[in-house]
Amino acid sequence: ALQTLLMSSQELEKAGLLNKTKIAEGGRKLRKNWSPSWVVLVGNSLVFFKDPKSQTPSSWKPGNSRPESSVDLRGAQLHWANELSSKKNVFKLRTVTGNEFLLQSETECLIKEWYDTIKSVIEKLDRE
Ligand code: I3S
Repeated sequence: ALQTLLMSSQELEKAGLLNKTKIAEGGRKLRKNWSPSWVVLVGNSLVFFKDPKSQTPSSWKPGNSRPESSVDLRGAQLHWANELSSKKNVFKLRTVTGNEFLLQSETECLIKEWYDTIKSVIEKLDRE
């Protein structure tokens, strides 16, 4: 799926491992369920993949990594959200459809890079 995304001539901006939990779906609050996720920023979307390390060897095949979900960044809102978790380095991403995610890393500079990169994509889309 990643290859498909890349072949559709969109630009891969960033990829890496973050802790993720969805906290709302369509404006309805969900129970937190933190788990590591491969996060890929490609074009106007943030795409989430299951952490390969959390899968069994047989379930992980290169080229067979279907995204778990993806988020359209157009009209999205991004805020630091350390008050929403006991974890440090947390931000909240809210989509126009009312889906809310918390993303977190133990590494401060890494989460700042993600925040700045996503912010700049959202601002670019706001100007279009
Ligand atoms: O915001 P909350 O409800 O304190 O979030 C914690 C809970 O979701 C907890 O699971 P239980 O619903 O089984 O209690 C998680 O294990 C914690 O990680 C959540 O809090 P943090 O502070 O880690 O975001």
